[in-house]
Amino acid sequence: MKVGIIMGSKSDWPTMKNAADMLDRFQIAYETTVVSAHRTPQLLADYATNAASRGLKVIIAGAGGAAHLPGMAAAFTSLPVLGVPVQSKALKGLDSLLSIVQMPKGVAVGTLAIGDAGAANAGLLAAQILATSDTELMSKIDAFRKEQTDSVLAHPNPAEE
Ligand code: RP5
Repeated sequence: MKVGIIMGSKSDWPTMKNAADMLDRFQIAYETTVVSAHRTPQLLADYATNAASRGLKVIIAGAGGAAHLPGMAAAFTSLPVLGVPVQSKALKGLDSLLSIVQMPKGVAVGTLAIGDAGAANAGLLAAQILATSDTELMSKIDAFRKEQTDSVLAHPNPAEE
């Protein structure tokens, strides 16, 4: 496994599946696990502490509300941690975003956008990080970006059916 996708609750999966789908697109091996900063704190400590020695290269962590999972994972590992703010019911994910993004200097979390787009981009960014030492993967990412550009340029008229 190259990427560990962790999330605070099973209820985060519909969002975090977007990260998994992106990794699937680039044929990157990953694992998905529910790890909660609050409900399973010892599991979080063990998971993040052992992640590098198990061979993981990047951790994607999604959580909602008081979203301490990405920051605490980053506190236990020097691997890059990408944080995905899951859209909460009460505050629409603004709470999640602020919980994740405002890290103190010295412990970094790469914070993505709230919700599905953020999760998909976390998968993409994980792929781009891995591609810095994998030329074949870099070519796949270049092709993906070209395809995306071409599909926009092919249909410039927004009123077209
Ligand atoms: C967080 O609380 C989870 O990441 C989830 O987004 C939120 C709600 O969790 P559940 O009550 O649905 O399990 O820890």
